[in-house]
Amino acid sequence: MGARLWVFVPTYNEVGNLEKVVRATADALEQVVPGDWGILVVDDASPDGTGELADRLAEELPQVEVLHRAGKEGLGKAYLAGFSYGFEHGAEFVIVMDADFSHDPDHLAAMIAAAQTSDLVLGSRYVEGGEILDWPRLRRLLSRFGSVYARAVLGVQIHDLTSGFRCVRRRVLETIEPSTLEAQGYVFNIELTYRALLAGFTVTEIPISFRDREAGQSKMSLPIAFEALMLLPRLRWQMSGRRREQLRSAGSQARSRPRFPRLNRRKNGTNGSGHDAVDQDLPERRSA
Ligand SMILES: Nc1nc2c(ncn2[C@@H]2O[C@H](COP(=O)(O)OP(=O)(O)O)[C@@H](O)[C@H]2O)c(=O)[nH]1
Ligand SMILES: [Mg+2]
Repeated sequence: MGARLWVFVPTYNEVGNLEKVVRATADALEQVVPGDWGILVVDDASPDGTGELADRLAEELPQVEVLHRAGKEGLGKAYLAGFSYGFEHGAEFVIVMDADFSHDPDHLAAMIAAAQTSDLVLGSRYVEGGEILDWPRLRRLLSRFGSVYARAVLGVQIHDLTSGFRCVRRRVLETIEPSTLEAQGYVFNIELTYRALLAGFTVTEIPISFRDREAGQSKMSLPIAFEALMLLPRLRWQMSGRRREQLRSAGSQARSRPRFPRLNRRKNGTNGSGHDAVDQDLPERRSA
């Protein structure tokens, strides 16, 4: 299936959430980019039957596909598999979101709109208009502290570096050497964003209302979160000097390469930031 927008949801034991998330996501996408979307579930052999549920949904809904992986390898590997699958199947944009309703499919329209002029769009809890509705106090504090700390250590202006709700444009993935992203969950997201920034891509945060998961349990834990904090100074150090220069130059080459067929090209071709505003635009939202 050659859709230009893929949404992928990594799953591990999400049997209580997946069907509702997939149906709500399918409805939202059909409104925004009719006929030009796919949904991919990346399941790591969940013992609770999430993979079988995903198969049933894929049988019923032709735009839904499932990637079964042999066992739990962690979120970073699942992210890589999902991005690769989307881009191998013709995607120009890949959105990743949790399968647990923390990331509301109602935000997809705003995310897709922002992706028209950005290389990487982050659903952000920490910009004006963003919020966390019902997380326990400790989790909220930890996430907030982690974001401020990551921002300071890396010296960047992004407010929600760990956000797992994001839209990545193909050329970002082609540039940042994803196979060398070895971290899991939080650091994976931070590092992908950091590399995109160093490569000179436009990164935009849009406000989201983040809710606690509807069912099941988080797979994140305090040790994973602390591990993330420890890894950041090393990340900054690794991405300095020659590596930084290589990324910058790969990014500028990626932005100057001629694009493949341009669709819905607007008359004035840039957004004022020096980047192409509308290459590979998605169709405008269908009017009600
Ligand atoms: N495929 C796969 N998905 C995972 C893995 N770990 C977590 N997930 C999924 O990744 C998303 C984020 O994990 P979650 O436990 O919600 O983390 P939290 O949002 O930080 O609490 C959810 O959809 C999980 O089901 C994994 O090892 N493999
Ligand atoms: Mg979650």
